[in-house]
Amino acid sequence: MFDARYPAEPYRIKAVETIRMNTREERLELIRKAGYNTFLLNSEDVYIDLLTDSGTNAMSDKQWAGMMLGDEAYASSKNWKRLESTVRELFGFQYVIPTHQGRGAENLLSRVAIKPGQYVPGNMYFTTTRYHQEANGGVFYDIIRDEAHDARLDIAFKGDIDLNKLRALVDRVGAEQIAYVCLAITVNLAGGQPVSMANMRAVQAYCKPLGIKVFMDATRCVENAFFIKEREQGYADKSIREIVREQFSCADGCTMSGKKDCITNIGGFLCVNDEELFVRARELVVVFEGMPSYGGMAGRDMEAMAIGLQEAMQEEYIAHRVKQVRYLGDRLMEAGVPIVRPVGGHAVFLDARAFCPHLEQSQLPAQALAAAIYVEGGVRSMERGIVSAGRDKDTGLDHAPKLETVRLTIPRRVYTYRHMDVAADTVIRLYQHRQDIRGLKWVYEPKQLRFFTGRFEQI
Ligand code: PLI
Repeated sequence: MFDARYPAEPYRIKAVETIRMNTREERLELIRKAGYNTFLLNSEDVYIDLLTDSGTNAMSDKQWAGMMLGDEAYASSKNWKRLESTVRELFGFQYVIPTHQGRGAENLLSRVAIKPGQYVPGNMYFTTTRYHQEANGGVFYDIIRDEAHDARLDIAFKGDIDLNKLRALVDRVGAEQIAYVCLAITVNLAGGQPVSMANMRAVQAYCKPLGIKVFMDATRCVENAFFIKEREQGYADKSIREIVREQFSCADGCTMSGKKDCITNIGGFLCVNDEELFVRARELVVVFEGMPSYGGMAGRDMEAMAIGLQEAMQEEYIAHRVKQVRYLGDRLMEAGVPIVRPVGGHAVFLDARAFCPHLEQSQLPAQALAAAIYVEGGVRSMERGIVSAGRDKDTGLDHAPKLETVRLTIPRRVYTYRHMDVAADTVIRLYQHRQDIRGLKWVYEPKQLRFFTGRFEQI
């Protein structure tokens, strides 16, 4: 039966890719061989792939047509000009520097904007973002509102910065010791939670007189805009395009992973308003990425990105996108499965502590749960808990985040509501025999970003 809460796909399907289900016995062996790390499974052994929404998007007919318009000149291609003018128009920043993906932009920004020993306050950490901040001598400092660390609290803008935390830090260390504020819209590891426009304005109003710059992590800025339209007073009649632009009017620049809200498979960029920062970042982009007119992307990729960014602004697209994710979350909640509330923009996060109360955090419950979900139904998810959080740079101890989660991440325009049902049924079935899930221990722990390639065995 049609349920207006969950709109039908605002597209029809022109190309398909076959997926196949293997047997439970095969999956038991495959996950063991993959060291109980879902990143190390082969794609062809996965039935429904909810590992990430990063680069896993389905491109449109117009984007594929655009790929044929790739101008693969080494310098100043037509596609770069188009991407640059599209980003300027939609985001409103002065300067754009292309990069191969989001972390390329994070590397450049961290190098030009952080002096060793300076603090980088942010609304919760993200793995690659914090890595680059720390690698350049920065000290990440969490200033997200307390509620974000509590899986069960259902709050409209759980990604907001707590201004009192920011103020207290500035009072303690001085404004000159703040490299910049890193404001992520939405907040991935809090559950894809949005930030309100009121909060962005308040952060800007506080920072500007003190000379503190605000850089946004714009990776899921269109999803954030949708939540503002849906939840914040005064925005219901504004277009997504207007809200996106208004968000960025509260910042001095942004880093962007194009692999998410640009609906492409690769790419990213850095935006800044400050000319001096731009010149320094442009000097570095040639070292790490490529010419300032391609930054690691092919001409065709830049063309697809310019088109994808425009498509992401379409009202029907973004409403379906967020509500499809919500559908999966609602099905799980109705069955009593503990998830992070409210459901965010790109993923449903299972609360692994509540799912596996028989496991201590040191037994890596979220890593174990992700492996068990794969065995149960061939659905691939990702750990977002103590394994992803890594170790403290100075003490060497594990960061032990309050949120110990498994992320079921929905690629854009790839799966249907029926696929969401299959994923939900898999998790619900597993929940019935959750006490069988066994804890894990490390057998190989990489030094950086350990979750990508780490290996485990069952305790
Ligand atoms: O994967 P990149 O290098 O294009 O982007 C890095 C990155 C930056 N910020 C945020 C909020 C991200 O979510 C992000 C990448 N996220 C991945 C890969 C994910 O699976 O969520």
